[in-house]
Amino acid sequence: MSHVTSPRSFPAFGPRPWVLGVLNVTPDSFSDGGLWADTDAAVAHGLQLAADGADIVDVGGESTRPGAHRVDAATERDRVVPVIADLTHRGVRCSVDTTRAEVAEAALAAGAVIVNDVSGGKADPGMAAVVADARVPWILMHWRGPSDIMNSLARYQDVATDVRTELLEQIDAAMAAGADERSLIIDPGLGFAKDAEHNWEVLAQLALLVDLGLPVLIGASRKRFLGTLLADADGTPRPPAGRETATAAISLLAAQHGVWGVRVHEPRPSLDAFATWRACQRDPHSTVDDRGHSRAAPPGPLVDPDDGHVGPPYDLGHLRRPPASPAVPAQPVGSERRIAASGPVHRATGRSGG
Ligand code: PMM
Repeated sequence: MSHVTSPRSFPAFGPRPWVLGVLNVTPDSFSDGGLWADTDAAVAHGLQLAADGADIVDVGGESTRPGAHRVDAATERDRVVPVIADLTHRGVRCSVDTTRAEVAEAALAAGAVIVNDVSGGKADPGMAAVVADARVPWILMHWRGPSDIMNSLARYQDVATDVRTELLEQIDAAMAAGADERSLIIDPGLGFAKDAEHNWEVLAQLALLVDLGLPVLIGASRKRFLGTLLADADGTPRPPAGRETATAAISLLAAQHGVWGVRVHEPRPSLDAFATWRACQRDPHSTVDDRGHSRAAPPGPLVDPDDGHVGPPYDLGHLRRPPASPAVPAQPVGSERRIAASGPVHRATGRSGG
């Protein structure tokens, strides 16, 4: 399959991860279902997410909560397209959260610049061609099956390595279908065919994914495993709105692992965590503005470091890895493409740990 990716120094994609703000234009998503179900309310919330610091607003029109049933493509498209068109018109960068090629295509035509596909290419064989033609980034999430049956698919030998292996298969399939490796972002899919223990184990072993060398996105925001962690003494799970601090803690953990992005309902707590972390590192780009809002330095440049390509809407530059270190030559491998030929990279220094 593809050539090998290379180990990277930390942080790989800029001073902090990209922040995707969640905008579900659905009546039934687990945390915000129904809140932004009409176009005007959704656009207003998208603007608020951007004002709160989201770099990208991730617009979805179909709930993926466990047990959710599918809506038809036309309904999904009619939910997301007007919102994406309006937000794009107002200068907000949008991704579309869909598993359907026809919805992705309509969303891209309306101005979306990233396709966030929770099926990682498995739900619709037409998706690869749509993203390849549009030359946009494609978020491939680890996925075993649709939401109505995914809980029954949560069986693993070793969840972290199984997710990694299955993601590599999804990457191979995406590339075989025409996708450009430079456009791929991978995501372990917390909560998708995974119970709480599985999610924690994937997070504990995040390095297994980051070390693949592709950008990694983490979507932990307000998910059920956080509610369980923070349950009352009587076992009542903490409701979604009370899971923000835990979400920000995971954003910070993910940032320290060198992930490319986090997908969150509230941008500010995660941005505050990044700013605090950068300040502890004595980063001159990390400041607090006169309203007390953290202003962590923005993510990496939108300029391709190799060929100087700039400019919307196909800004792949922020996804590009730094050039491979001459000390660590790329090695051709099959789907098992563990990268670090000279041992794991020490994240704080970028030096090989031997
Ligand atoms: N989680 C949800 C929806 N879309 N996309 C990606 N890439 N990763 C995720 O973890 C993810 C996602 C479900 O959460 P929501 O109902 O709050 O949107």
